[in-house]
Amino acid sequence: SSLRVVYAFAREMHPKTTDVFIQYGTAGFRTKANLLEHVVYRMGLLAVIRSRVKNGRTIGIMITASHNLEPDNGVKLIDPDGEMLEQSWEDIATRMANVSDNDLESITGQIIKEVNADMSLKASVYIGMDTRYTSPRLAAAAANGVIALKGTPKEFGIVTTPILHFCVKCRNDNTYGVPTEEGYYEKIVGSFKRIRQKLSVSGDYNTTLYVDGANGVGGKKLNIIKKTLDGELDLMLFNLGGNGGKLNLNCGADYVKVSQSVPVGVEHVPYQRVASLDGDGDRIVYYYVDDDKKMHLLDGDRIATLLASYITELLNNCGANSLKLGLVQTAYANGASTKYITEELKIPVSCVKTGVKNLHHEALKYDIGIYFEANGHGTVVYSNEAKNTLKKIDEDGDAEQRKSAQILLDFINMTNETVGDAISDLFLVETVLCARGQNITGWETTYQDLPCRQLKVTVQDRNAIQTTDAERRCISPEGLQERIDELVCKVESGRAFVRPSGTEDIVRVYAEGDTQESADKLAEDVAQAVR
Ligand code: NG1
Ligand code: ZN
Repeated sequence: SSLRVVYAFAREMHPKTTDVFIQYGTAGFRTKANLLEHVVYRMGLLAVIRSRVKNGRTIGIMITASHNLEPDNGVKLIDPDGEMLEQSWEDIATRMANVSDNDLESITGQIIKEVNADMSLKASVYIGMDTRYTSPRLAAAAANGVIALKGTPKEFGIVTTPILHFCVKCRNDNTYGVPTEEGYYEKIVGSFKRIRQKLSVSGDYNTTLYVDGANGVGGKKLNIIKKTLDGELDLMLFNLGGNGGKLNLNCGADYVKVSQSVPVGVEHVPYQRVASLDGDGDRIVYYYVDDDKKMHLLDGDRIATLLASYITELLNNCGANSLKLGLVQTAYANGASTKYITEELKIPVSCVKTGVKNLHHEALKYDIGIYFEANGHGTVVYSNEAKNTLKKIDEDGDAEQRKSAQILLDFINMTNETVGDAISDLFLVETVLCARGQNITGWETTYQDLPCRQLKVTVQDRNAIQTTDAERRCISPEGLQERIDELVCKVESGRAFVRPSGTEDIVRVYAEGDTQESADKLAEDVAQAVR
C-alpha cells in the first residue's frame, strides 16, 4: 500500500538515530537539534491525523527552541484556533516520537484508530520556523511527514511563533484576519496606526523605542514593520542577527529577566526605554538603565498590570462595567504585582501552573482575560460577549462612550489573542504609554517589585519533585516543603518555591525577599535543600 512506501521512506530519509526518550512538554519537544529530525517528521504525520480529526481544519507546526541557545531546536503543534495542542494529544505525540522506525507504521495505524481519524479527508498543515541554521532542514522533514500521509503543507519560512499561530487561526476563522504574514502586519500594525490617529503624543511620552531583538526572528520582523511606520514610533533596533551576534547569547528577554542584567549588543542611554524580545518573538520585557547604570526591569507582571489598568479605564469610560475582567499569573509573578492588582486595581487574579496553555485556558473564563508569565509571555483574550458589547456601545453610546469603545475595539484588533506575542504586546504597551503621556519611569512608579532570584539546580531525577497549589508548594520528596517553610520564615516578605522545569533537565528555584541580599540567600539556601 502507499502507507508502506511512506514508512520505508521515513526510515530512509528521517531515521531515528537515538534511543533517548523524548517528551512533549510545556513547549513541545525541545532538545539538541541533531536529535530531532525523526521527531519532526513524525509530527508532520501527526499533524495530518490531527487535521483530519478536526474535519480538515488547519494545524500548525512551529520549529523553534525559543529562548534556548543556537544548538537546540524544537517543535510544537498548533491547534485550529491558534492554541497550543490539546493536552490529551501530548501523550500521543510522545508515543509517535519514541517508537522505533520498525514500529512506526503499526503505532501510527493504532493511533489513527484510537482518535477515529477519517483518513479520506483533506488535511492542511501550516509550517513555520525560527532563524536557527538547523530549522530549514527540520521544516523540510515536517513537510515530508505531511506529504507522506497525503496532507497539504504550506511553508511560511521564517516567522515568529505568534505569526504562525495567528495564520492558523485566520485560516480556520476568516473573521479573524488574513492568514499571511502581510495579513498579520495589516491587522496588528494597522490597528496601532489607527489608534495613534485618535491619540496625541503628549506629556512625558517619547516615540523613540530601543529594541533588543535577541538575534532572532522578532527583530527581523520589526525591521520590516519599521519601514511602514510613519513617525508613530521610532524604532532603534539592535541584535538583529548580523555582526556575529549569536541567537539569545547574553541577550534577549530570558537573559535580561533571569540574569537581571542588560543584554550585550544594545547601546544604553540613561532612561531610554528598551524592549527585549526572545528568540522566536513570543516574549517581551522592558527595561531602562538609570544614571548609575543600574538596570530597572519592567517584566511580564508589569505589562499585565499596565494593560489591565488601561482596559479597565476604557471599560469605565464607555460604561461597559458589566464585563468581567480578570488577570492570570503563575507562581513566578512578583508578590508586589499580585498585591497591586488585588489591592489597588481591585481586579480578580488567579494563579495557575507554569505553561502558556494553562494561563490561556484560565483567561478564557473571563469576558476579558489578561494573562502574563513574569518572563514576558502573555496576551489578552476577549469573549464574543465582550466584543459584541463594545460594538453595540460604538453604535448606540454617547460621544464619550463611543470614543472609548472605538479605542478599545482597535486595541482588541492590535492584540494577537491566540498566544503571547512580543510584537503585538510592544504595540499595546506603546499605546498605553502614549495614551497616558507616560515615560518608563512613570510606568515604573505604579508599584515596587520585591527583590527576587531564580536559580537552576541540577539533580539526578527532577521529577522526584512533585508540586501542588499551582506549583507553590511541593508534596515530595518528603520533608522538603517543611525545610523551605523554615527558610522562608526567617526572611522578611519571604516567599520561595521549587519545581521541575518542563523544558530543561533541571529544578528551578525561585525566591523573594525584602532585599536583594535576602532573596539571593533564600534562593541559595533553598537550592541547597534541593541538592
Ligand atoms: P520551564 O522550563 O518549565 O520553567 C519555561 C518558562 C515557562 C514557559 C516555558 C515555555 C520560566 C520560569 N519558565 O518553562 O514560563 O515560558 O519555558 O517556553 O520562565
Ligand atoms: Zn519564545
